[in-house]
Amino acid sequence: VLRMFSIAAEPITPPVEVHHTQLLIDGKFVDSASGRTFPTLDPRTGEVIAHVAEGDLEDINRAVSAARKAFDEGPWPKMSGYERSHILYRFADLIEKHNDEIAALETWDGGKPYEHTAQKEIPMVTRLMRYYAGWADKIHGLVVPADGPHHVQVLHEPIGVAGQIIPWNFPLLMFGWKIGPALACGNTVVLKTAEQTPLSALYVSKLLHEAGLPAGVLNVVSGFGPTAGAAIASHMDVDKLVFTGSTDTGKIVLELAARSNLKRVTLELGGKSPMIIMDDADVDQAVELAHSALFFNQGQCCCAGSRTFVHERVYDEFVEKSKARALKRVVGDPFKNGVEQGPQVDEKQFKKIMHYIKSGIDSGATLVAGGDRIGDKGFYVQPTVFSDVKDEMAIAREDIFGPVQSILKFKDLHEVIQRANATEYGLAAGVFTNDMNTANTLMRALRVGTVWFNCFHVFDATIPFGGYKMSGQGREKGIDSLKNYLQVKAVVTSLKNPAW
Ligand code: TXE
Repeated sequence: VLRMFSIAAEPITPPVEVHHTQLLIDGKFVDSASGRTFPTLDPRTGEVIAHVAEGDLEDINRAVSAARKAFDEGPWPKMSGYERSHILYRFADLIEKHNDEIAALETWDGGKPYEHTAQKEIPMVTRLMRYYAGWADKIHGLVVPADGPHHVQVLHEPIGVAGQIIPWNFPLLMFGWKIGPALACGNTVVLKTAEQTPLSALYVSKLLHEAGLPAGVLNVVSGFGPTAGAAIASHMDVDKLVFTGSTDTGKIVLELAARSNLKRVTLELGGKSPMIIMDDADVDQAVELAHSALFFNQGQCCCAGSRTFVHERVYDEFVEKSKARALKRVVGDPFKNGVEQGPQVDEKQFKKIMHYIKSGIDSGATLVAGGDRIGDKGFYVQPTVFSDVKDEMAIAREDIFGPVQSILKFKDLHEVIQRANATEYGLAAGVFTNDMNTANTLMRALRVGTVWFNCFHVFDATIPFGGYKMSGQGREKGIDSLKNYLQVKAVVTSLKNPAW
């Protein structure tokens, strides 16, 4: 018997107003060249929150010109690292000051539970800004001991204009992952937000200018992928492209980058991450961890633990308890305290998830919880659990990006390693075990960019994040992200007096 979920008829009024809906180009909020706008919708109801300026090729051209000028003429790349650092620290202080308003915009536009957004996610952006502010005056090259009578310096220089395209699942966190290291290194930026969630980036970009950012250093364009996004990826005057989104779109932008000016590219793409529960696990703890690995953020995480592999000795108990946990999950208006799960971001994602739920049922997996939408408006989906999932089923292979857990059974370590790695993706993996030998084996055997042991979704600013295989190229966060925004210049000077 599946529990019936219900959503209150009247959505809670968000405690914030929308002030910024234009494009931010050269330090000013402006309309799009075409004058066109598009609606951004409230995922709780599907109703319009605001009409936002729709950027296109001409707006990207304007934004790139402003960024180019701000890079070539300065002062940004020529400022001392200390001055850049200071501006980023002030920006972090302003985000902190307006934390709750920003969180409310984020919840309204994207459907994320407000409590978590206000208490965890926006503070993570602040922390990340401080992390990169701390780097701005510590970026330097080195002197290498080359043979011969030469003095050799290796300079680390900003690349130039960085084009950045971000998704809707963590709008402001993705904004932070992108602009933090780019600006710390002295680059200028043209960033396109996702069409589903344009509001929070516009709000904080205003704060960044209040913090002292010179005009033209950061340009933010709202708009769609095939128009504004493609214009960034194929622009001849953009030196670097950093993209987060689906693997399919990642391939498109990589090709556009190659066909235009061979701009350097960093990609963070989809995943189908295994969460491996060994037989020594405390089942209650393992169930809770695997539940949050999948259901966090409405299941809309590139690294979601979307293949729950459970050892046969604990499988039946694990499935029963996972069902009970899913049925207890609190779904509702994301502005309400205590809500764990809000609506999916939009109708397209909602339909995609419902399609995969049907596919799971049709392919013979056992539906143990959920399986339907909640209510008749907005994009709420019941927390859904499938057991008896087989590797070849679409729900075990493809990126569902929703609250749908697939539980698979395994017998031994060797088998689970093969199966966990048998995917085109390689973003992350979780492992629940107390056995050191098992952990050491899995640590090395799993072909993924992050392995979480007895934890999941730990996104500290210092930890590099990115994918093996078709989950991406390059790493973001931590020291590694600086490399995305620096190029290396070797300077070789003949020493006048070789005898010295
Ligand atoms: O992704 P897209 P969508 C996965 C997830 C989801 C699926 C589709 O499985 O269900 O992708 O989501 C811009 N040139 N992820 O359609 O298309 C677009 O405007 C340039 C995983 O939202 O990848 C947006 O800003 N840009 C993921 C961004 O790309 C283009 C997060 C992401 O959109 C473009 C989101 C084009 N031709 C979805 N087409 C993750 N890795 O976290 C689109 N865009």
